[in-house]
Amino acid sequence: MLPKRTDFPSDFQFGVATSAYQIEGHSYGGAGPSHWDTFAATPGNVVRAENGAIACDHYHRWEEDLDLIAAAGFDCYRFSTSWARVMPEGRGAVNAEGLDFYDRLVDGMLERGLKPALTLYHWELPAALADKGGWRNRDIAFWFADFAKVIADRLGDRIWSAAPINEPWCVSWLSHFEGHHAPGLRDIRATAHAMHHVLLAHGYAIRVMRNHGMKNLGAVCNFEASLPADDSPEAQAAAARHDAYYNRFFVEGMFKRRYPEEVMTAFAPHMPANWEDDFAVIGERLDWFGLNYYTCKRVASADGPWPALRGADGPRPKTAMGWEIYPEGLHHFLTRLARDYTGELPLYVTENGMASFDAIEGGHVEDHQRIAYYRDHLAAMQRAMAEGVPVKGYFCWSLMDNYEWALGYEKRFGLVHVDFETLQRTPKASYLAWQDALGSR
Ligand code: PNW
Repeated sequence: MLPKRTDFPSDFQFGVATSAYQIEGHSYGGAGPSHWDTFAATPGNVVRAENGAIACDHYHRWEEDLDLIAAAGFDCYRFSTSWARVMPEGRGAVNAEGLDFYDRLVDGMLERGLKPALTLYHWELPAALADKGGWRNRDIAFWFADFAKVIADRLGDRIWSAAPINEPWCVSWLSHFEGHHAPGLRDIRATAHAMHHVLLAHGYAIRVMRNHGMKNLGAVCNFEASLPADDSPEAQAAAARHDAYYNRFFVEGMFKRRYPEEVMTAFAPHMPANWEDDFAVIGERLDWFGLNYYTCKRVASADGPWPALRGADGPRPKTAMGWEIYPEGLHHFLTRLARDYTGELPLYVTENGMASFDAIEGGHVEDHQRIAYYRDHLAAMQRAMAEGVPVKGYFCWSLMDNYEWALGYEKRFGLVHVDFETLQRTPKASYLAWQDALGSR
């Protein structure tokens, strides 16, 4: 059982989240190639080399999908606009069909009483910009500001909340140091540049949207509880380094206008020129902050200045991603963010959820582990709220099973099951549990 809507403040917002490339079907509607298309086409990068060409076919089935969100009783829908769909070359010409799609989608939300929570960029960088160095090129901050302007012009008057970039850590570290996401680099200089430029792009996009009169502008970062694998001083130090790269770098930039010393020890020789001059933009005032939270990391000891990439196995149950279930981490980050960075600023849990290998049996999907996951994380969030942390909303990842990036279509995060042959949607037990908890709006 999930807690009821009535267990929360009356203005608390519940929503579901998705992202464009993961659900829409990138081959439709005149979208330009994205670096995820090229990355997935290179063998070894993505399970079965799957890509987002069709995904959930949301591009054609969006009305049914919005109906599902509204029928469950959610208040908000966190969605993203595909840069490569709207600007196929990344700059210059706008694909009118793509922009029309988002226009209809936003109107469709409003017709159903859903608040549109926009993310400008959830990872499908236009391939033409990737060819120019992508996030390694400082110019991306200005290309991105132009994209933000196109979206703000067309949708800005109807958007409830907006964040420029989903998860700067994934855009930079995971993609340029660990090589797990597009563009698949393993290069320290590329990483240092990408980590800085993603924040610069964020700041300029906030300025653009605010100049267009858009309100309720924020940022969304992902966090992973850094736990030492054992109680050796080496493991403790390694966990602290992991925490600095993963959990502190971006919020320190945005809220304190500096980067963690532990990171700069290794990054200093690799940073772009005059990076210190960019903090006025990076630290642009925000109206809210969102955190995406899934799991913890047991950090094994490692030498050198890097965060230990080597993890260790923890004792708790794991999801289909192999991610340990650790609800305390959500309480930890909510209280710590408010204490150290965001103060009185409204906080939102912009993603939380788990993957499983759900199958339909007799027309049902009995995903009770997912219901328990939500129950335990909601309880951790409520604990933080009871301690005075200003948490104002919670979004499930995800509405429906979708393209799980390098892991293809096998790992299922949805409240709604998607059959990737027929594209049929089937609400899971977890969807019904949310419907029961939220009641009608
Ligand atoms: C988030 N990691 O990504 C994203 O916002 C979603 O698009 C994604 O589907 C969801 O979480 C589930 O994975 C992450 O490797 C992807 O630490 C990978 C990591 C973290 C977040």
